[in-house]
Amino acid sequence: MRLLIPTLALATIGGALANCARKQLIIDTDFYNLPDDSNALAIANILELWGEVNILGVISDIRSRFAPPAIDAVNTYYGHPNIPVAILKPLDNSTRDPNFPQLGGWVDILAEKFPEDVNDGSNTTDPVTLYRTLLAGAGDQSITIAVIGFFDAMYKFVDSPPDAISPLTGFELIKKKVVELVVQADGSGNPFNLAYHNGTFAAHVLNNWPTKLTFVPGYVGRTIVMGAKLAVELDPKTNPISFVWNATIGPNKTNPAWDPAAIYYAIRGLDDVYHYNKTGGSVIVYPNGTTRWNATGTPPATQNWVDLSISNVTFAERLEDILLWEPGHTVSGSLARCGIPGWSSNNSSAPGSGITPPTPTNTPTEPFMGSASNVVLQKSVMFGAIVMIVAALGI
Ligand SMILES: [Ca+2]
Ligand SMILES: [Ca+2]
Repeated sequence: MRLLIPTLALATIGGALANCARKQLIIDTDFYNLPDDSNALAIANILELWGEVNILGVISDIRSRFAPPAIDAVNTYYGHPNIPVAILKPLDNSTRDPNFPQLGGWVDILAEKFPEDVNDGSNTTDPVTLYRTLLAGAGDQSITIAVIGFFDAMYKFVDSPPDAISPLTGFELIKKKVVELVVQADGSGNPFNLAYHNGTFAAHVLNNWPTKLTFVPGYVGRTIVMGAKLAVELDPKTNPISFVWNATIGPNKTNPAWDPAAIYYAIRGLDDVYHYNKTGGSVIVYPNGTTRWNATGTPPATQNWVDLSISNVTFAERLEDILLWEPGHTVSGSLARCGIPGWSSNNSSAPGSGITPPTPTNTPTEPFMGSASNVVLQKSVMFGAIVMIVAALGI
């Protein structure tokens, strides 16, 4: 039986106290090929409806003009149509990574079929402006940033000079306002998000990061395999997450959940899912984007990466169960740790009260059931292919 639970400052979950202070989160994403990023964005939206997080903004670190409206479509579906979105200019007309033409594009179709009002990336602000505005207006040590893509946008932001928004530089703003940066990448190895694309950008940002820095490794994410129900129990015609899964992976098929694993940590912290793998030290990022743990490193704040404390199967089922929730439906207390603001009659003064989970009304006007691609590629495979090509060419 599924039950509603009231909003509480601290909720008792399995005998443990869950911290229900909302994280203030900025998501930096390569919203593009795989459904990894759309699922991560959906989980953040759902946990916002469940009282655990506020999504302050979403930054696209790729240049597809279709990414911002697709991001807005997901946010809009979950009742958050006004989350600001930014993308680097100039834009391009790509719907997928040009290095992986075998992967079908879907961002343009998602934006076309589901309600959103961004329409085109050219209608969004610059990522540097959005980062600076969000951080300048935030409380000290209040912001969590999750990079679940590349570092193109962040690279420009960290060295941004003082301006009318703030007298601080990018790094000074980060030091003052950001409590933690969460990165979906291996802290030691050849992480896709760092080594595949502009590694020098990632190296500059991460080697100079002034506050807490946590990696959610790819070797963890690739064991968290899920998604078989997303295009079966949800309707691809009405649910954007189901639509993307149907168009990329396919019904009854699974894929690793790298970015959802990182977003989960960014919002819920270690929870019962993770523990920190390292004690002391720091991560070194080389100009080619490869990483190595330096046990004697002395970073300005804690650096670490997480490993699983529960089984990968259990965590995968939990992530999929969260994604299977739709606005307007009930939810079990074991999934929604802090209740659903606006649903309980006795929580009118609770933070976030007044947010009534919307009933989905975002039915696309024209059903799209086709599959943009039946090809399933994992990041490790994609990156491995690139490495082999580079090696073969002797680059
Ligand atoms: Ca909007
Ligand atoms: Ca990603």
